[in-house]
Amino acid sequence: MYDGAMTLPPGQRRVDGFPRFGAHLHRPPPAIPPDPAIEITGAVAEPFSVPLGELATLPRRGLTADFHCVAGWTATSLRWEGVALEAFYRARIEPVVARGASITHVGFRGLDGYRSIVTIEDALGEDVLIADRLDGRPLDGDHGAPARLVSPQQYGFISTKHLCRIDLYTAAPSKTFGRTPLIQAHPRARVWMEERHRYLPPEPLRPVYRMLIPPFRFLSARGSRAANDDD
Ligand SMILES: Nc1nc2c(c(=O)[nH]1)N[C@H]1C(S)=C(S)[C@@H](COP(=O)(O)O)O[C@H]1N2
Ligand SMILES: [Mo]
Repeated sequence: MYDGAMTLPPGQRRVDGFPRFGAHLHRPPPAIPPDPAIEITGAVAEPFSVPLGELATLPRRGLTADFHCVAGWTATSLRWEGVALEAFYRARIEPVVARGASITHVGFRGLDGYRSIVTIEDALGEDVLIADRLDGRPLDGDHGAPARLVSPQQYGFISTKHLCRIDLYTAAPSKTFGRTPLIQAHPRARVWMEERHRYLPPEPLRPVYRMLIPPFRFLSARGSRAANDDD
């Protein structure tokens, strides 16, 4: 039985609904290209592109999970649908990995330029999805249209929205993707182990990150799809 909503990971507080949140702040969601696709680059024999329509031909996977932002809010009982990243990886990526290359990390990029990076073990976790539906409807712009990563056991900053590119690495990339020293992403970001920060312990960070929620929510909501409907 699904009981995720009964207990929250350490330092998290439940929010009502599912706020639009992230680094995009006041900007509206990025426009969806006419033929959306996921580009596969990095340690592959030849970069290539998988049309998003192919997600319909792979085994579909549903998942009910809570969503935890590192700033401290948790949205509960979200119903995602899509394709397991592992299924996508085995079917489309693994066969074309460069000869002799051993993949250690997987990077994700969104149409808004956002990026996240995970170890291959975390990427291939049983509940990691490329999701294109949420709560029975196609994913909307606020939550990552046309498709997004969902990795419920990791903080939300891993779950790149508007997914347009997957990068394969044979060693940990040195860049931390434009984060400031205060917000240095933990390389695993597991919510149940409260891996909020690469170097700093989580407890003293809780109130600091929590202070960021209201301004981020305000700005993100201003740029939301709903707010821009009549543009
Ligand atoms: N493309 C993209 N993906 C992103 C972000 C972003 O700004 N752009 N923000 C991340 C953060 S910090 C969080 S908490 C979640 C928020 O997802 P939501 O807007 O669907 O609530 O998306 C993550 N993925
Ligand atoms: Mo977040």
